[in-house]
Amino acid sequence: MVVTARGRFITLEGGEGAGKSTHARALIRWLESRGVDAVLTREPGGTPHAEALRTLLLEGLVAPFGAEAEALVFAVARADHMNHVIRPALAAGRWVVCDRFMDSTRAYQGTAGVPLEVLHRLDRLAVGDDRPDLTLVFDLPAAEGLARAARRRSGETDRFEQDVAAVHEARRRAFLEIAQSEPERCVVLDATRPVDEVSRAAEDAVAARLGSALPGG
Ligand code: T5A
Repeated sequence: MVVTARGRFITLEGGEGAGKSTHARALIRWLESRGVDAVLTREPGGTPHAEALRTLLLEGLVAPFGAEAEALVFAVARADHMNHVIRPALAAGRWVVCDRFMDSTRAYQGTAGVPLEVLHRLDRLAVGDDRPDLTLVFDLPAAEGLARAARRRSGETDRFEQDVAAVHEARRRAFLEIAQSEPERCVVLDATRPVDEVSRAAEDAVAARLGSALPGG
């Protein structure tokens, strides 16, 4: 019987406009150039049902029910994404690069007042033991990220972008605290640097942490 080695699970986290989507795409290209079969996905979303929940969340239709309800809906979307995309890909030996994941719930809904114990229980339900092997945290001042997002945007701000500056800075601190508390999983990248430099730092982090799982590694 041929046993396929499990793939590796990489998540990209950080505030608005920090460069996650840009670097997720670049990382996929780099992994493919190294001979890795890699899947690019995102949260909230990644499956048709989870994308429908994304629309509800980003349009602010869950917001009136409170931050705990938003955390629940993110967890429902995450469970569907885990079951239909992430776990099957990892089991087939593919690598998964996910633009935002469970740390975003900690940083956003946690700073909005949802108790950590509730968030841990939701993680146990939605994620279980299939936690990321590596999380890249893209760090930059919240105002800079919002300015980048505004320059790129064509339409209106979404429900979470509309929060005041102090809320965005609290989320930035929350991401840094998560990284500090789980150094074996997380690497913080200085996202104020030019795009190419940040991409190289992300590739170096993957090579340093997961290099032995790369083809020929
Ligand atoms: N959310 C999500 C929760 O509240 N809880 C959760 O559990 C989850 C999963 C998702 C929203 O949902 C919230 C968080 C979010 O508010 P989204 O549209 O996916 O919404 O939001 P973001 O992930 O923040 O997406 P953005 O597109 O705003 O940010 P990115 O992906 O970090 O930034 P990116 O790559 O699109 O770059 C933005 C611009 O900056 C440029 C890019 O070219 C682009 O124009 N750029 C740089 N410019 C200069 N120097 C660099 N180094 C640059 N890197 C990128």
